[in-house]
Amino acid sequence: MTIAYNHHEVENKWQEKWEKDKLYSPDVLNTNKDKTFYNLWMFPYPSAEGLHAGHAFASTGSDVIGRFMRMNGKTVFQPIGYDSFGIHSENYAIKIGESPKEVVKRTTKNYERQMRALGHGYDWTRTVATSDPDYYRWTQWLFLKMWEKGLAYRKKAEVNFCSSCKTVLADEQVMTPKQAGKEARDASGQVIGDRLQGEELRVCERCGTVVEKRDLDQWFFKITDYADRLLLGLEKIDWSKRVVLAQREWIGKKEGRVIEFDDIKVFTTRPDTINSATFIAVAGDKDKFTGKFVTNPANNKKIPVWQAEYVLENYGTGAIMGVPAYDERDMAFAKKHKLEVVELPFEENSFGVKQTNYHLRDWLVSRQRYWGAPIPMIYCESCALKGVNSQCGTLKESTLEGGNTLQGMEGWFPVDEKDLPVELPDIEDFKPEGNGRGPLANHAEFWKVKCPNCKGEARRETDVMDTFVDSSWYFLRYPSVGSDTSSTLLGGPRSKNVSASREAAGISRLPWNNDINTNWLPVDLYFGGAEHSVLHLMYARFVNMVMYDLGLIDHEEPFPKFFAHGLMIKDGAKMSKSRGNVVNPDTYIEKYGSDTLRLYVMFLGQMDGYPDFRDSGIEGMSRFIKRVYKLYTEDHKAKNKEDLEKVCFKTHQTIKKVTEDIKEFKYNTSIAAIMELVNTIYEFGTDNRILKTLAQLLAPFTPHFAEEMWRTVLGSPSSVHISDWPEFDPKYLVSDTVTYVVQVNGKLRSQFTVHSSQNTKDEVISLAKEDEKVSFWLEGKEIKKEIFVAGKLINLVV
Ligand code: ANZ
Ligand code: ZN
Repeated sequence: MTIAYNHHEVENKWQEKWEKDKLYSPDVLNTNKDKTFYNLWMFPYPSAEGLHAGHAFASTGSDVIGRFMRMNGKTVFQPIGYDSFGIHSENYAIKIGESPKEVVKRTTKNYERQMRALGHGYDWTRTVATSDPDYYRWTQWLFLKMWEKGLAYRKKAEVNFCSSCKTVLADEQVMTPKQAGKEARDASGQVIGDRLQGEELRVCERCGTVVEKRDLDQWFFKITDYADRLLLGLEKIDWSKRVVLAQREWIGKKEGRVIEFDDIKVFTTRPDTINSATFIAVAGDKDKFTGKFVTNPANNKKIPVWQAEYVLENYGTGAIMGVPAYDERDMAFAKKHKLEVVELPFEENSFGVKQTNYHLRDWLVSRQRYWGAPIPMIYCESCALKGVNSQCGTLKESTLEGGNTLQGMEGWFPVDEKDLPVELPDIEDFKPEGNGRGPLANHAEFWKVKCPNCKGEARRETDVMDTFVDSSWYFLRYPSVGSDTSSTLLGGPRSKNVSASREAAGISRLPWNNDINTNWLPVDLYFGGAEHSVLHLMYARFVNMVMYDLGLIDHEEPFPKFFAHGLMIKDGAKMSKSRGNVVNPDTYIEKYGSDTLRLYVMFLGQMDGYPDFRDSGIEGMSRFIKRVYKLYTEDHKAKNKEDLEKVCFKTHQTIKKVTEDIKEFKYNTSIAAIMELVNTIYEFGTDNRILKTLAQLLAPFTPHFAEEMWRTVLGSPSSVHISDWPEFDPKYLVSDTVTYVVQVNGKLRSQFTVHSSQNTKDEVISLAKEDEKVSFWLEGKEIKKEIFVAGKLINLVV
């Protein structure tokens, strides 16, 4: 009788032991740089509901590769933290009438408990929470760096406003309902269709409300200065194709020409179609004929000028040449307004001047909300009237680096670096009002401050930063958590420059320690959702490049390798609260153990697909683990050498398959191969060496179970997770099969193939007799003679 496997006891025991042994907390400073592996999963925002099974799927996918790399000799650093600032947490806090701070305290605790229960190899000594003053002081510092470099500015602009979130949004947070995975809603919260007059609606990423346009003063980061570099960098990095494509399209670099039709300038990417241009359209909210005619420079024909809704105000020149013969939208417009359609062949020409346009716009970072890092800027009315700003004295001559003027920046001054953080005060009335100002604007005790320039009365900025600023740099912070960041010289050739300029600036600390970061960065593997293609992933690349340009880090791209995982669904549908089909991993961990859950979600389907979680499936996986347990606790010794040989073959083939598949994130087929091996062992028996290998192959997927078998059952002295990943012996892989021809009374009756290891005479002859085609000719007859030619032929004489 075997004792039943107690997953509670085993999993708790090893989780405690691993932590005590610091198995997942590397010495970040004194380590061999060539061996480090920074294994990063996008940190989650701690929601009230806690982790769902989709998180378990994605984070286990990341953990598997971390464990695999560790067993392959890497020193792995795998951190976890919380994206705890932002509207998600705030909205929930508003709903339940509690302060976001209290809510986040609770939800992060719950997340930690759940993550720990999954048994991932996280370094729990180095976590971050973006809403921690110790973290967001550096988010504010980042803002100051942007300002110093002329990359943070304030301007009045037509911006996207979500009336439900009561704040402005960045362009990247505005998308089609489908992209947002939401049903479109109007301002009153009513669900509406995806389209309005044929045009697809644009909604808020978070809540699906159709965005409005408003003219507001807002803070921007000048990401457009980096458009070309962001494009260029895409060629140097190894990312999932769809994400690279999404970034390329979002940046949307278009080379075209600006051509003059009398006094109207149009932007076109198809100057070769100019002969077929039959009208001009300028931006406007209504379609209407202006009464004006202009000359087409290609043929001197007079063509009408219209206003058209589909022509965008702030793209190109805000005017187009209408070529209905070659452009669908122009055709639709021409048909509707009965304009001429002329189709002449394309013709190369040199009208106009070259112009490059980008789809990318500057990143709008200010939010009229409470739960975020206060923007560390101060506004002084009287300095503004005198035209003074922080950097360049009087405004007249003031230009920042890169030629950005400070127009509109009169009276604005950054908070002194040594006064950071600008702490977010605890207030009760944190609900947004939607009047264009954040809740902090109602708190004079927060915003009343002395002007850094004239010492008169001034006010702090009361907008806070978007949560995507918080997450744009967290990976630079992780390795240095808990370490001294006052000695932060860069290694490498750029270090001298940096230390000199920092000394000159009197800076004594950075958010990270470069002695540590040079060991770990850039991130070796970034694992995360593709939904962040043009949000987080673009912002993080931009911020990283700015830090590089400031000489504060020594790598330009933060994530040379990114893997976009898929999304788990439940019983055929996307998991969502409204459908009530969100799977909470707790229930399954309680009932089956985390190993079973991990193995199940990894077996479900491809890591970049849409695997479907079904309760019946996890039952099956639980049975599988019990079956494997029996291999270790019951007697399954192979009966003879031949049987053991067979299992040996299978083991080496399995090692090869699992090794190759894990490297390509094909976890489901790795697990299938392990299952086959288990079947083979059941059939032919095993020995301790093979059982050890099996435990190692299982270790990335079922870390507790594998450890228990490895140490407790097989008695190994140290952890399976730091054992050397098994290697396969190629001699077991060669397919040295032999094909036998079978004759009955000298006549060819059949042929079959055997493995050379089965090559004993008796075996081959009995196989021949079992062959259906052969047995037909043997039926009712007596075999008089068996002729056997090894490796070739059998002749049965009857
Ligand atoms: C003539 C033409 C003929 C065009 C043709 C296209 C096809 P992308 O590729 O997105 O950059 N365009 C220019 N400015 C516009 C604006 N402010 N609002 C709306 N459309 C605008 O688009 C460039 C093309 O979009 C331009 O080239 C112009 O139409 C239109 F067979 O000019 B084309
Ligand atoms: Zn919204």
